Amino acid sequence: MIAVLAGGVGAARFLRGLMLEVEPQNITSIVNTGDDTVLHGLNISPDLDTVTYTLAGAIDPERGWGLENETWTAMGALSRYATTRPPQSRAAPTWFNLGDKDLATHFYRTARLAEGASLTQITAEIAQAWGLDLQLVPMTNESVQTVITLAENCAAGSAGTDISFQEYFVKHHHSVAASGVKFVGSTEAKANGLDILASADSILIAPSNPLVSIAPIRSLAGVDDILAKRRESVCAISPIVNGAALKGPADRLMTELGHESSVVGVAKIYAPICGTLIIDHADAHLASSVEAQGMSCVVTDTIMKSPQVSAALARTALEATR
Ligand code: FO1
Repeated sequence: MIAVLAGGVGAARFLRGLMLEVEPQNITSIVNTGDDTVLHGLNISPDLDTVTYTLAGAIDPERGWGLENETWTAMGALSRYATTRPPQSRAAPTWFNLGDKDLATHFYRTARLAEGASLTQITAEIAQAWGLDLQLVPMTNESVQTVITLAENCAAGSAGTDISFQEYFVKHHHSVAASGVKFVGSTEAKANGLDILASADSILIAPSNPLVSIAPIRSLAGVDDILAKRRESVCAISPIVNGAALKGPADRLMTELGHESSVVGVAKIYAPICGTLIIDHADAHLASSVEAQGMSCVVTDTIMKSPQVSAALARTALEATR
């Protein structure tokens, strides 16, 4: 069994390659749910859906989230209420775009949660409905909310205010300065998949944001303990290439939160729990600095331009853990 710790877009592309190398039945991905949100009364799990839609070949390739050939009639109709909504109301938000077809997934998840099903069970049902054979596991069935603390007064609020991850990422286009990240509820929440992490042949950390995609999973009791004990079976792929994130705010957040925005910064975050870091050719000159953190370092192509590049990357990661 291969276990993969996953966030959104980068993880989805990596898993697509891994599925070309390993029978999907032998893959379990533990997916971040710290980004989950409730809007319009609907339970939305963006990272789970990004992984599901990508592996089903149904993702919008330009956006990297949501479904291809999507229509936006419901969102358009919502804007009618923007003028009549009282100033203090948060009803009918239109800053988070839910496509007409995508809505069906959120309707289903919300209705099943209301029936008492667990997020693990519902995620398996959604994956089955999309024809997936790998096991997708939400990091927990309980509420853990990634929250960003604002560093300075800005459009999102005053310095020190906490805002939800989706407000930070989507509403404010991850362009406001952060002074901290918290995972509210993680102390009480029970991690899913600890047994899988304990017994997996290899544990791969996808090229996802270490601070807001992988850190929420690591914040759950037991996860880091198992990874640290199995460090030589753990391999991470750096989401930072040449000092920058390929997508999203990883580079900016790393700098703002006191880390170096480089593969060495990534190595420092993962060194306690991970034996090997894979970095891109663009960072080959930093391989010895990564090794100075007590990790092995493998240099290869990490920019997943095609499923074939993703597959080669997955092969390299698997070899590193053998
Ligand atoms: N990302 C955006 O940048 N804008 C959106 O309006 C947006 C809507 C959305 C709806 C459903 C979904 O599953 C994902 C969505 N995302 C959107 C992506 C998502 O919020 C982020 O990429 C992740 O949370 C970060 O991993």
